[in-house]
Amino acid sequence: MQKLSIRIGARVFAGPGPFLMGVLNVTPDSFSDGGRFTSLEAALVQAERLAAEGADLLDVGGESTRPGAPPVSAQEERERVVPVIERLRAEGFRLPISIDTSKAEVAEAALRAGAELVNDIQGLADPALARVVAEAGAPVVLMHMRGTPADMGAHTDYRDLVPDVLRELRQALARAEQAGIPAERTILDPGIGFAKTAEQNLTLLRRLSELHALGRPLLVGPSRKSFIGKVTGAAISDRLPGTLAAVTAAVLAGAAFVRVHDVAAARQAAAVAAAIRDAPLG
Ligand code: HH2
Repeated sequence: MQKLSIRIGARVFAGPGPFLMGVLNVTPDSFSDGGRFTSLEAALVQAERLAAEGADLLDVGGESTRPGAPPVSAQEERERVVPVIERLRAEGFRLPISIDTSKAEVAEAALRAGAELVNDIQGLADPALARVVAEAGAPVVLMHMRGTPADMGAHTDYRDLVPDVLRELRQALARAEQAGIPAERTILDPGIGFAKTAEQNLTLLRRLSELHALGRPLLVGPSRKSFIGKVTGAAISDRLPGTLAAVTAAVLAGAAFVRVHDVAAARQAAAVAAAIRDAPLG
């Protein structure tokens, strides 16, 4: 088990975790919670709720990345997320805040408003975003995907899935380093549900421990995703048990961070999985 650490804002996340990243989507169309937290008040209540349930950090997103989601302008995305982050900071919200965006302009505004981590599903494909992250001295989540949410379904043709994902995450790390972001400020994510078939998501979860070769903390985001529906037939609103199974698998394989909508339930599953992971062999 690797013992890595990363500073996010005032907090150092050290050791194997698991740390819970609670999802706050301030979008009208996110695949599982679209439209629920679009008003400022509803977003603030949900952020406090996730914190009370035991989240270790909060991931705020203003654009849905579900397959085929319509793109949102930088201005619109900024107008969705910045007021929420500003208010949370003004009210003394105690958790580090992550901004889930691939747009430099949105990241810059969110960091200025008080976000402390950039979560980029494109793994710094955009050099302008890499520059913003580097200049802010911020940590960053580099997620693996291919293509864009609009066309990622056409990019599931891997030569050899795990080696390909490993190689492409190494390329993301190289892009970061080239922009002046040291590896010590990165978290890596295999991108469950992004340019992967249901079977490929399952393989990545099964072989997650191979990603420790990259030497960075791993983040996994299986929450409510369609591979759970594929395995079980469960509707999006009914995928909590499947999500907890995936969280358990991720924690047993050494994921340091799990990104979830249902923090209280995931907290318990992650704690038991970690206790099993760390139990004496007898
Ligand atoms: N998944 C989603 C969004 N952002 N970021 C990381 N690092 N890893 C993930 O797996 C990940 C992510 C998709 O989930 P959600 O935010 O619930 O949906 P939507 O994109 O429709 O808002």
